[in-house]
Amino acid sequence: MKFTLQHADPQTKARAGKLETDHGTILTPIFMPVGTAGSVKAVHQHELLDPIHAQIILGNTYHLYLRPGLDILEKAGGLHRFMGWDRPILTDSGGYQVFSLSGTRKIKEEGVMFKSHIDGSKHHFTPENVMDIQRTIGADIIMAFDECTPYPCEYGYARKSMEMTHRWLKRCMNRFDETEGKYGYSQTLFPIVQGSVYKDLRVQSAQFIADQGREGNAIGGLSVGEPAEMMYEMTEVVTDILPKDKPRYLMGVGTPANILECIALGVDMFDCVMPTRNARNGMLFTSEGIINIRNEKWKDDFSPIDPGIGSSVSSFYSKAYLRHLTISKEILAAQIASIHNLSFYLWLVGEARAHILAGDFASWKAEMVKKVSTRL
Ligand code: PRF
Repeated sequence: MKFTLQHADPQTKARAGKLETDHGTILTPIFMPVGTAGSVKAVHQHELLDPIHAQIILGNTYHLYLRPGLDILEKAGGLHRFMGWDRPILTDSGGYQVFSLSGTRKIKEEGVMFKSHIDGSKHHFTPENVMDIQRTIGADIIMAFDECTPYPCEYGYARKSMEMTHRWLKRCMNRFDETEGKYGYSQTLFPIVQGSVYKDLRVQSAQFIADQGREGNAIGGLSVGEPAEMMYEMTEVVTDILPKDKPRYLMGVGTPANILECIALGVDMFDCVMPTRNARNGMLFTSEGIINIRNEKWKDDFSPIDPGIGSSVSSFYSKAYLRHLTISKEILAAQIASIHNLSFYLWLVGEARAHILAGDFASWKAEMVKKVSTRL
């Protein structure tokens, strides 16, 4: 993998870059649609290419390991071939899903014991086997096994947890570096900064992660219920320390406004279930603001969902039609809304990149944050 920093904005900390993988190039800043179990919910792979223009998608170790399982993924020749997606994929390590999804779990130095949310069966994740599992899934970028602390979190727990995440990282790197990809292309491992909302812990963690010298770095443990201002403060503490010549990935963030603010703080990569999950509940993100499509107000609004973002689906269907489908619980509603929201997120980060390169990112961002936060 190779990252090239193409331009650094002089007024903010925003950057435009290029990330080259064996499955193609990613232009940053970028948003990665979430394809938890080998599918971006309600969206076909060809729709991810057009009209969404996704450049990389995310998969989840936790889900894929439980179902369809490693034997099937290995027989298929890895996740890319299994799902028919030949562009880059990133997998999260399970270090978050195991904590948020599995009912009972026991965290120890060795790893985490947990029960499957599907059938209650017992499993064990360790830094070593999570590397092996992600080798078998075959994503281009794989994530270290970490503990994502909840919010709020006592200082003492946050410190001990961060220290364990650092020890787990060393074990991840050892296993990753002594193994190789199974399918003929290379993979890279991103470590994850933790430290909850404590500045001194974030500084310590960011320095530790930076010192490992990996090809890219991630920021975890944020957007877990803390106020947005706190998330921005922690993000900036960390981006000020992480190396400038490596991509930075802020995990699980966020709203369109969150993404713009964090691009301005020097983040290059984002993922979030919000555009797809909220689409399925009738919440649309548009270039003019946020729409609840179930609202009576849209019943006879025959204007396109969002004609300004260059997405055929968002220009073709009207708000009134999508409202009708949503209220009628038609499956097509989830499809149109998901494709629209993802098209919008990809349009937004593409515009951000264009404005960083053009030199007017700061003023564009200030206007855009206001717009995308408006409730229509
Ligand atoms: N760790 C991992 N995945 C994550 C997070 C984390 O802290 C978050 C936090 N927002 C989302 N996804 N491994």
